[in-house]
Amino acid sequence: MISGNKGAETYREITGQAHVWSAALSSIEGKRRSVPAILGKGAGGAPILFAGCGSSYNLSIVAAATLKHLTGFDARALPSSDVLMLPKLVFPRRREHVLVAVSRSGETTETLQALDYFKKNVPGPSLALTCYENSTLAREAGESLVASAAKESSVVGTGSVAAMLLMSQLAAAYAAGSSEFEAELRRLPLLVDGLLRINHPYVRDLAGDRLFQKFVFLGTGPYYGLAADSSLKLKEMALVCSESYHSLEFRHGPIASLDDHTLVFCLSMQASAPYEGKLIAEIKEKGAKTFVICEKADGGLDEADYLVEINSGLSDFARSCLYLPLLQLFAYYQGMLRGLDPDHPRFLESVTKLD
Ligand code: F1P
Repeated sequence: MISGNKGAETYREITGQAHVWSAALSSIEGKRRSVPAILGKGAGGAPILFAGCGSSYNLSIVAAATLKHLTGFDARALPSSDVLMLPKLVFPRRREHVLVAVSRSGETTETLQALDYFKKNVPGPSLALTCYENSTLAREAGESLVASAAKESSVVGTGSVAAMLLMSQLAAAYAAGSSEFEAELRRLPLLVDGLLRINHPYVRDLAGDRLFQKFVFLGTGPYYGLAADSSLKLKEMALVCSESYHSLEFRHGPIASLDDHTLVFCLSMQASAPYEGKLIAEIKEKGAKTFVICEKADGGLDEADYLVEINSGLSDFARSCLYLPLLQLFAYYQGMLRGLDPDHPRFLESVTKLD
């Protein structure tokens, strides 16, 4: 930590994630039957919608893709506000759906209203994913998965985001009956501890570089959710200009905005690495700097200016949570560099309510 009490909570929450992840995985042990009974509706063709706001929406992108990958069910993610504003587009017919409503606080207005709309208008079960067992969301949903050890006092969600993602992925493993995927997830708390210990100084030193003024986060498919959340953390904690794109979408216009004050992060999956390796070369040619996080750098990824290899031995989906903490740390240190308090970003509250 750098100085005083500024950012102290956020720092503690980012660096203490191993314990919170273990607790999140244990917390849903008792739901091995109730979760497949709900998500298993997908086997009969019921679409499964994950809905949330901010980070809870971003993690929903990864959660829905994981469920789809493991089960083949029709799962997708939307911002909760789409349910309120465009309900007929979201639920075109009055056929059975499953709603997974995601919210750290369990009190965000759009997500509560989405659940309320669903219960009144759409046949099918609902499942809450939250950190607060007594929240309105946990009380109102048919079933709930609660990461109570991931409650946070800072405004910006960090460990809680990864913990809720992990719970959703374990729930997907239960629904798929995949003990292999479950075993992969159970290795994550130990792995994140090692990853943070080894790479913390590297990320801190890079985040202390005043050269960078613009930031871009790239990820493909489910990893776009991770890129979007990493970009959001940087905006919230450091109040800087930061964007996220699906990796190759960046070539279709945004690449024109690169300059030598831009740092481009690429959160690479093994499935997308061959394409992203070429993209890294193209970005470097334009004068920007590149930072790749990947399982193992090959196919051009090793040409990045900055590189973290995770070397977890895990599959792309099981490994996804591991990308978040280092980039949360980067955002924290950028905020501190700018003299801000990452615990209390301006204009933000820990719960966002509509009047
Ligand atoms: C959603 C959220 C957070 C964001 C900020 C405002 O909260 O958008 O993701 O970091 O704190 O609220 P929640 O529904 O997950 O509690």
